[in-house]
Amino acid sequence: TDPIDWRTLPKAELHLHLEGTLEPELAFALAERNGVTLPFADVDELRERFAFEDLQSFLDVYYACMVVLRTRDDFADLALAYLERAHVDGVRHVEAFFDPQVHAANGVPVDVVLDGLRAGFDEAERRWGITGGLILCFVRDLPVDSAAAVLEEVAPRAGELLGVGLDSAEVGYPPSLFQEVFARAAELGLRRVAHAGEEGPADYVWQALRLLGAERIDHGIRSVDDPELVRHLARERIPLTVCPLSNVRLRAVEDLRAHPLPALVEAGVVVTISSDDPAYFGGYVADNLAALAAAGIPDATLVDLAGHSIDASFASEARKAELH
Ligand code: ES4
Ligand code: ZN
Repeated sequence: TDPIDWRTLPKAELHLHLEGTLEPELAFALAERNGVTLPFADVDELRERFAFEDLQSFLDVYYACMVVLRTRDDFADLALAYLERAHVDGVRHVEAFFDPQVHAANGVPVDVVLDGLRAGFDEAERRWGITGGLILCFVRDLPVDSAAAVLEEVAPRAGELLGVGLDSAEVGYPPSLFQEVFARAAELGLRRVAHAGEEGPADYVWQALRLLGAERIDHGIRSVDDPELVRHLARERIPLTVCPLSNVRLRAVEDLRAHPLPALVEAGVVVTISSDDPAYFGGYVADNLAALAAAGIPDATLVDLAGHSIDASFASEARKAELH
């Protein structure tokens, strides 16, 4: 039989940081446009910094590049450039993260960020029929007060968001810190997801579920260390948005053949495949599927996981039926 073209398989992207789609070429173009200086001489020097040791060594480069994003048009251009690549990749629905606390610290108000990103998403829906929306992420290693403040600032525009998430440096910043902020988000009618069990322990996954009301867990791979948790995820059909190339690049796993994905799938957990920060991790979602196929995951399993990405999305049932 013919090899599967992973780009033509219908799928949703549920774990994607828009700032992590900033390709070095666009970063330098925006730096020039805005008169901002990056702490890297050129595109090649920036790419040399992509040999990451762990999550923090990546976050240092990721946050350094974010200073080039300053205007509404920057955010619109970033989103539209990504959504065009997603369209080419066969992605029909995108639920994407952004980190407004970091932009606020760079002097960019959350309204400017939201205006630009929404404009990019609206244009992509007109051009390519891509649906989806935005998930505001709280940055767990910034003060909880600043998370609460950004949420109140966007509260009047909650209808323009799908939900809230939790990202950035994990170990030492347990979900429990954000219990009140997530309760407030729920009051505003927002869906809730959280990164947990990427570098942190399985207990952080339990906390995200029990204390934050998370409906999906981003990464969640350390759940394999706790058999009771794995049974709970499977029984309750709580999706994990797994990012294989990210896990290898950030050394959360040794290589794809040592990835916990097959064990999770075998245990009946609803796993989806995503690209996380594709500009930094060497591939978009079809590349992640192709890499798993090359590492020995059966094609039929990967086709199932692509289907799960649609079912695990926050799209309406009617839209899910169209997406399949
Ligand atoms: C992230 Cl890979 C990853 N993990 C946690 N937070 C993040 N923010 C952007 N990429
Ligand atoms: Zn992530």
